[in-house]
Amino acid sequence: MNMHLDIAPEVAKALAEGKPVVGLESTIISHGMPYPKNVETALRVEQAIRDAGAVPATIAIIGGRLKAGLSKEEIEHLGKAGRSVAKVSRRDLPVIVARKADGATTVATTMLIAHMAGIQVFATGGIGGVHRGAETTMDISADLEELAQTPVMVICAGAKAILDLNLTLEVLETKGVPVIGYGTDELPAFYTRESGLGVDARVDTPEELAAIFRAQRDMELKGGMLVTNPIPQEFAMDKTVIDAAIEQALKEANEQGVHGKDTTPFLLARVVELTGGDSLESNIQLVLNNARLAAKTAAALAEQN
Ligand code: PSU
Ligand code: MN
Repeated sequence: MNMHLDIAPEVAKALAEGKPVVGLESTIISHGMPYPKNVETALRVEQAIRDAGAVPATIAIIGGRLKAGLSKEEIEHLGKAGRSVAKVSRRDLPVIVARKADGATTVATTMLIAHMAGIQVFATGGIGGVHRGAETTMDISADLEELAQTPVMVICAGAKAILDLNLTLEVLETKGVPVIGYGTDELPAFYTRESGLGVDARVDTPEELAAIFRAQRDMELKGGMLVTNPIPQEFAMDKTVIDAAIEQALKEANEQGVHGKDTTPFLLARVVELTGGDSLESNIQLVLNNARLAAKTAAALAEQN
């Protein structure tokens, strides 16, 4: 086992017994939602996973230790610290660990640590991808590289239209990452169920998701798989409302010269502010929806193993 990794006892026990475990990221807590809704949501998501019969493992870095499974106090600490805690992607890991610092893990680092711990399924809200204007900025999230090389199934609600969704799909195709639509042929766009872009395959059951992941492992294909699960209709947002907020947020980011790792947190925070509580409530509901699907899929994988 990795010398820098701590697996919470409950998570270690479940893994040793072949019981279902679902990984969860922490940048969504510190940089993705405002306090105190972020902490409230993180705890609700853990509970939803328990209610569905799996063990949650929220992943972060505390005092330089890679943690698979956080205490309530640790979740509260990251949520309160918010954007003052380091947002840790793959390239930041060595620095944060050597300095014994705290860090919130992105989708990329959460996949990495989940894999070190032996966790196969991870639920979140949205992934990072190719930013609009990437043809000049080269801003492409490390999440895509991680999906290309780390064998973890990521269950999300697609990606926000702060990104170029078409180019994001192109990069995933180039890197050999299966992009599955859960109950849909279309890539969901986070707040809305549609994007007009097709996924690689539609899947309608957790058992089939597990079988696909299993086949990928059997063939020793490297890399993970991306499951895109549309937001439940009753919580979906009006496309014109959310598109206007995203356009406004992008314009401000441009004017203020926001770039690099600050871009995504800036856009996420502005979209929440510009739409009031509406987008936040949608965000919470889609994460819960993904957590439930992840728990069922982890259970199906545990059955097959
Ligand atoms: N997109 C969201 N919500 C999020 C993120 C992205 O809708 O919370 C977070 C995730 O942690 C993701 C990270 O891994 O932002 C991507 O950041 P970047 O674009 O800098 O790679
Ligand atoms: Mn970036």
